[in-house]
Amino acid sequence: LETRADLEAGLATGQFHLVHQPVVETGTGRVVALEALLRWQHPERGLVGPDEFLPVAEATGLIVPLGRWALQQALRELASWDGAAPRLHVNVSAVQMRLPGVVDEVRDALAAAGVAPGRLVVELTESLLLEDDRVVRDALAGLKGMGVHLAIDDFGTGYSSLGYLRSFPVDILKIDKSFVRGLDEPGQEALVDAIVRIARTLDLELVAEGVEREDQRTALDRLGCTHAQGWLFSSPVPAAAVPALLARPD
Ligand code: G
Ligand code: G
Ligand code: MN
Ligand code: NA
Repeated sequence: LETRADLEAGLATGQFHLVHQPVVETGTGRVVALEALLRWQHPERGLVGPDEFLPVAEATGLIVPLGRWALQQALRELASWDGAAPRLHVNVSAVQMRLPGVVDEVRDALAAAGVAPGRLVVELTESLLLEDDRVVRDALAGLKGMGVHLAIDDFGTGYSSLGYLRSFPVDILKIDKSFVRGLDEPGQEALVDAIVRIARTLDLELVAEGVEREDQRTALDRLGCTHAQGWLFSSPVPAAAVPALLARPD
């Protein structure tokens, strides 16, 4: 099992990298955004995914330098794809969002990479918004104020209270992949239908996650969910493969 020392050594010696998964318009396959996802190439264990190392990183505080590196690296990669590249989503953990100075950190990273704030989407967990924490509220307002977009990741898995959607400046809901998987079962479409209605009512963009099959795409289209991510469209790819992906014919 990895420790803080392993993670620290990994960060210091360049064992982390990002892969990027497109967000597509389901009708046309057009890439409208990418999501940066952390990977750890461990010298002995091979490729380690975030589900394994993020809990340790968050518990030990190493998420702070690791998250800072991921944000800066993601923006450098976005800049390297040239101005034609779409928006980039970066996951930011609750621990990072509670740090004083997180807004300045994002502003500095954007400036250093020469990326306009409107091209960055910060993905947050639903649970973060339910804390009703003054620090978090101010940070979200600060990001929003500079033109950064905000998305709620894994939407629908957190809680049943939806009041926070009105009180936070959220732009995008990402429907958790469990709902997409649920489309296989009778009656489960109603849940996605309800989320589509919530997004419409509140004028939010919507992205379905974990779309693996054509029948899921068809069902989402029918329900009015026009944007999606998943293996059906593309797995996450290294930064160097993104330009070819953006040039892919529809
Ligand atoms: O890529 P994969 O599906 O294994 O990612 C699993 C989870 O890890 C995702 O839900 C995502 O939110 C999280 N994750 C991936 N990259 C990052 C990152 O750079 N920072 C944070 N905080 N979370 C990440
Ligand atoms: O940030 P988030 O937790 O939503 O991260 C998305 C995760 O889902 C990433 O780890 C990514 O590798 C994974 N993923 C991407 N596409 C698919 C898919 O079609 N099916 C499944 N099961 N997982 C996916
Ligand atoms: Mn995400
Ligand atoms: Na998610």
